[in-house]
Amino acid sequence: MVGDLESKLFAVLFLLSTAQAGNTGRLSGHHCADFQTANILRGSKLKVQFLLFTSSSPSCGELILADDDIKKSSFNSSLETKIIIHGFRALGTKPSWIEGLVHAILHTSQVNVIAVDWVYGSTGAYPSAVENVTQLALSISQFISKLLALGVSGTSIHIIGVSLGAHVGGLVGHFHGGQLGRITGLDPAGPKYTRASPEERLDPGDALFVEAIHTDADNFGIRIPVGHIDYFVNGGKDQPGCPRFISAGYKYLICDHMRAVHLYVSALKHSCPILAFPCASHQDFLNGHCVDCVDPFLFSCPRIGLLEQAGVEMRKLPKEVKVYLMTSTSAPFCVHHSLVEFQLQTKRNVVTSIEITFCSNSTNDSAKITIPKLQVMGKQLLAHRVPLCQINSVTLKYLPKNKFWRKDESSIVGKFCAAQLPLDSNRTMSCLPWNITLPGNTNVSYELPATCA
Ligand SMILES: *[C@@H]1O[C@H](CO)[C@@H](O)[C@H](O)[C@H]1NC(C)=O
Ligand SMILES: *[C@@H]1O[C@H](CO)[C@@H](O)[C@H](O)[C@H]1NC(C)=O
Ligand SMILES: *[C@@H]1O[C@H](CO)[C@@H](O)[C@H](O)[C@H]1NC(C)=O
Ligand SMILES: *[C@@H]1O[C@H](CO)[C@@H](O)[C@H](O)[C@H]1NC(C)=O
Ligand SMILES: *[C@@H]1O[C@H](CO)[C@@H](O)[C@H](O)[C@H]1NC(C)=O
Ligand SMILES: *[C@@H]1O[C@H](CO)[C@@H](O)[C@H](O)[C@H]1NC(C)=O
Ligand SMILES: CC(=O)N[C@H]1CO[C@H](CO)[C@@H](O)[C@@H]1O
Repeated sequence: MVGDLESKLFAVLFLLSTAQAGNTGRLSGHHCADFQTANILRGSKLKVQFLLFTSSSPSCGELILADDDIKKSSFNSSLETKIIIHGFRALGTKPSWIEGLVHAILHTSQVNVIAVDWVYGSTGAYPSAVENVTQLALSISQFISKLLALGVSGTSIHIIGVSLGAHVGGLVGHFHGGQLGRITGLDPAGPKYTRASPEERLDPGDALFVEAIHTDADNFGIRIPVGHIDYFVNGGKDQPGCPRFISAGYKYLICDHMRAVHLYVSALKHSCPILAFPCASHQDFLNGHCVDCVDPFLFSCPRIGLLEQAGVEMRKLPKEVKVYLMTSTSAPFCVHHSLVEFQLQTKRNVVTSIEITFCSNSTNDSAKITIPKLQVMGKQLLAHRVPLCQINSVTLKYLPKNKFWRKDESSIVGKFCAAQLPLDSNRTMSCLPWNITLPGNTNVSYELPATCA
């Protein structure tokens, strides 16, 4: 399976290979260090580089070589440190998202950002990049040991690893006895890691807080939970807005996998909260079975971004908790989740389908409630782009199941309720009065009795 992915990647990458930025750039007279460019004829050294970015020069990397004196650089040991580790680079080029991520971090917080450049070791074939991972993790660990020697606290170190880089971060954390502050894995790599032992891959023991954002679990990403909190975005496999056909080329291959990075960058740049909800599966989540964060997070829902422990206020975090959320198709990706329910006045001996649309001044967002036959209650999650209190009206459309041998009932009667997640402890919902009648295939609109606090 790995070989297959690889050959697909190669074919497309070669067709689309484009030259990347050169080795150094210049900014207002200073020399700025940049990522190296490795060609397909790899060298025999890993050539790991550490590039420092600070708030005072977020676009200008400062090269810190392994034997350099960090004290001479603009590294500020009283600030937190974020270490970014990229993954497999088929063509040995600089990752296109690095600058966006560095800027987004420095936009929100005054920290030291270190981008680890290991393009030399990450290029060529995926399995050889994987073979270089231990050596890479050792040199990052040595670098961190130097920071610790300067008086930097381990808890102030946060590793952000992308794909293969997430497992590198796990190894680094493992070498430091799991005492570093935080590791964020952005779609941790799946091939060669799904069946690896926890020592070889990212796992909750690698740092005081480990989180992972899964966006391509059926391809390049890992299927299993690897952190304290594991976000399965839109189920963790296929992302809205990503092409579903191979004819889209490179985008088709990489779009779901890279969505984790774009989502994370967006969460740092925008204030709209990207909350997620613990649940056993994506299907249970969509079916409205997981509507709060009481179990196991004691009411605080995890939020993608830089909040301490993702905003979960618990002394001892449980491990490998799968949390679910939906997103929109493009940045800033945030949606609000509402539970929508329809209760029939009398049960029917066929399945009942009702299309629900939330209309605001600027958006229409829909979901379909399905009520199983011989039951009265149907519920579903509806993702909407403005808060529930800004929804002006809800449109309900009953979709009769007319078969040529039997006509379905021409209308149904029942009660509609909605509530935005997380529901409060009383499960309070806003409801339309009883006995609304829905004629078949006809939009019926009501004002929704919810007001902004
Ligand atoms: C390091 O950061 C601290 C906290 O923001 C600040 O007070 C101090 O001036 C910084 N040191 C240098 C050398 O910039
Ligand atoms: C929606 O449009 C109406 C009429 O133009 C306006 O009064 C209302 O404030 C708008 N609502 C929002 C949430 O923008
Ligand atoms: C939402 O749907 C209504 C009814 O179909 C339509 O009139 C309106 O233009 C739509 N609004 C948006 C923002 O798409
Ligand atoms: C839940 O219901 C109880 C009893 O009716 C009430 O005292 C409490 O304020 C309600 N809590 C919320 C969050 O609405
Ligand atoms: C629904 O309407 C019928 C007829 O108007 C009425 O008898 C019944 O009580 C109503 N049901 C509810 C739950 O309000
Ligand atoms: C019913 O509402 C939906 C969603 O707003 C819209 O797409 C559709 O065109 C409407 N249909 C009719 C017949 O008005
Ligand atoms: C740069 C580097 O060390 N690359 C090594 C990565 O792993 C492969 C496979 O073991 C080696 O051939 C490379 O030399």
